[in-house]
Amino acid sequence: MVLTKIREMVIEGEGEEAVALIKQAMQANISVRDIVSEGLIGAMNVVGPKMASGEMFVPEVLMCAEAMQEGLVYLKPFLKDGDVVSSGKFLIGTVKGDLHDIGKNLVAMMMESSGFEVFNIGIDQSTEAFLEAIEQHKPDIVGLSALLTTTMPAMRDTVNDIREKGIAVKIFVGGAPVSEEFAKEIGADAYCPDAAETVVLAKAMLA
Ligand code: B1M
Repeated sequence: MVLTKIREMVIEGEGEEAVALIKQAMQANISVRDIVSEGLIGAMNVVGPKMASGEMFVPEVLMCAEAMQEGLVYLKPFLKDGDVVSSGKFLIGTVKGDLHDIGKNLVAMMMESSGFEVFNIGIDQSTEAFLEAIEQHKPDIVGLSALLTTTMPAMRDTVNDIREKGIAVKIFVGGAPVSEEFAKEIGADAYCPDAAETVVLAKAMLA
């Protein structure tokens, strides 16, 4: 099946082949949502345990990540989420010490495709960088991403510092180790399990 082949090509780090298969999948009317979740994210779910068990090493995982990014970039214009257009501003970054950006970029793309003005400030962003970007872009919502248990404290610090400044902005948090409970504990306004849910929560928050 074509989704399985997409997953295999991403795992092998073959971005061009993955994109060619994505085109085939779209011609076969497979939804963009299924291509992203089963093909692209599915690949990362295979890669993660292999990385943890030492079966795959960082350079190989990076090649998978790049192949996945190629797929996402191709799919970006098709990542529409309904016809409702929101006029909100959304700023997103990965917290200090954390270099993971695939999920964050997916969230940014989905938010942009759903009518939000998006400011993606990148990876390894300190609280100061978030504060400067908030000052500059005046977003309605700030999204913080963390993929490592070791960078969750940085997420907590950034939320604290934004709150201490008394800035009127909603704070959304997400990333594999983050939970609803942790989001509540650090005083975030919402926990976003995935990109699609981030769009739903943002629209509800700004309605
Ligand atoms: Co890393 N890594 N990694 N890694 N990596 C994980 C996260 C890990 C679970 C793998 C494992 O061991 N099983 C593990 C973390 C363990 C832990 O802390 N509990 C890990 C580790 C240990 C590491 C290193 C320490 C490895 C090393 O060097 N020894 C190192 C750390 C570097 C650093 O950050 N300082 C490292 C490095 C890397 C690479 C650079 C090789 C590469 C990243 C490349 C890149 O991002 N450009 C990488 C990758 C690719 C992964 C895995 C395999 C895949 C992550 C991913 O992209 N998933 C990952 C294992 C896994 O998760 N299966 C792993 C797909 C993505 C779409 O999902 O990011 O969860 P995700 O995003 C989702 C949601 O979480 C949510 O929406 C997204 C889309 O639906 N979401 C948000 C995310 N952010 C959000 C923000 C929001 C809202 C929703 O704001 C509102």
